[in-house]
Amino acid sequence: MHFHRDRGFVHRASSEITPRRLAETRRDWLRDLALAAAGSSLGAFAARDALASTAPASRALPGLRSSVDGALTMEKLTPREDASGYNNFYEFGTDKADPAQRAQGLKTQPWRVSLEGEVKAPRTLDLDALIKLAPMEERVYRLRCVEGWSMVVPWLGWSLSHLIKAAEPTGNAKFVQFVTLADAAQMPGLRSRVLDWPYVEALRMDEAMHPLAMLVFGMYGELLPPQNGAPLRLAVPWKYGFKSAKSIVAIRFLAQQPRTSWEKAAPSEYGFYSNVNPNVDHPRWSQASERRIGEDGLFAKRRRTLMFNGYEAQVGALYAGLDLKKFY
Ligand SMILES: Nc1nc2c(c(=O)[nH]1)N[C@H]1C(S)=C(S)[C@@H](COP(=O)(O)O)O[C@H]1N2
Ligand SMILES: [Mo]
Repeated sequence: MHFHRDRGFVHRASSEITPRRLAETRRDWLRDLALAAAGSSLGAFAARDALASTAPASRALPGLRSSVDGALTMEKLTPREDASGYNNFYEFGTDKADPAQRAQGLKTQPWRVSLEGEVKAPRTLDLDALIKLAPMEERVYRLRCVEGWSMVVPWLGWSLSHLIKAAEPTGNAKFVQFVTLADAAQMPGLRSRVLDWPYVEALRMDEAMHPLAMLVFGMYGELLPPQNGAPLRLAVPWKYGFKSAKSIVAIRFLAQQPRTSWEKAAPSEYGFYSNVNPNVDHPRWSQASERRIGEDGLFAKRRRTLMFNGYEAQVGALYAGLDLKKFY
């Protein structure tokens, strides 16, 4: 990707980006982000000052190292056009092409996130204050959808743990719930009863505090496109993609385990944990392998799905002693 004064960001074809070139490419992104922040190519984006102030910290990271172990998957990136053209965002429709077509008018400004429930003092943060809570960094995660496909995406954001600490949860907080936008005026998918709106997700407190659990504001060196969950979403790389809630408006700290939208819709198919697990099949299909989006030619081979989506070394200890067939 290159930065041009007149045209803003110009991506080099993502198919050219091989793992060998990730380090170089990453430096380009971070430089471009800093340039964009300074030169206002992000347009009306209210948080560009935050990006400007955090980009230098990110740039100081040498090469491919990140602050978090396991945060840089060394696989070829999914082409940006695929990652932003093949989406699950049921608020905009259930077809994979619906979100890119229908979400472009999503109003992400102003945007507030309410911190509520078991916290010292409930409050609401504006996006531009929220985005400054921690230094922006880039991480390359695999995203594995429960439907059997996966992508490799360079996300921009920081560990969710920073926000949780800032929220000052009480000792009663054992779970964190994520409530997402449900605005029928903007989201035609809400007319369908396919899910119980708003789309809600949740994590156990120790999962949410794990450094790999990421609050995401951008991807491919730019702000999140609406169809990928602008202006902020989760990326929880060791869990099926539906745990990574998009367009979050409230974060609620709870004493009891809440039910999630997919659990309510089909409890025998979608559990609370939903850790990627090739040994526990979905009742209607195998989870042993996956198709990589952007590689779906006639002869493209399916890939073997990895335990915890390849993040077992980092997160396996969270589930020591848990029966993963029972707690799917
Ligand atoms: N609010 C909301 N968040 C959501 C969804 C959704 O329908 N609504 N779909 C989930 C599913 S099933 C997946 S696989 C990922 C897809 O993220 P992506 O489109 O950025 O790849 O978003 C998740 N987050
Ligand atoms: Mo998914």
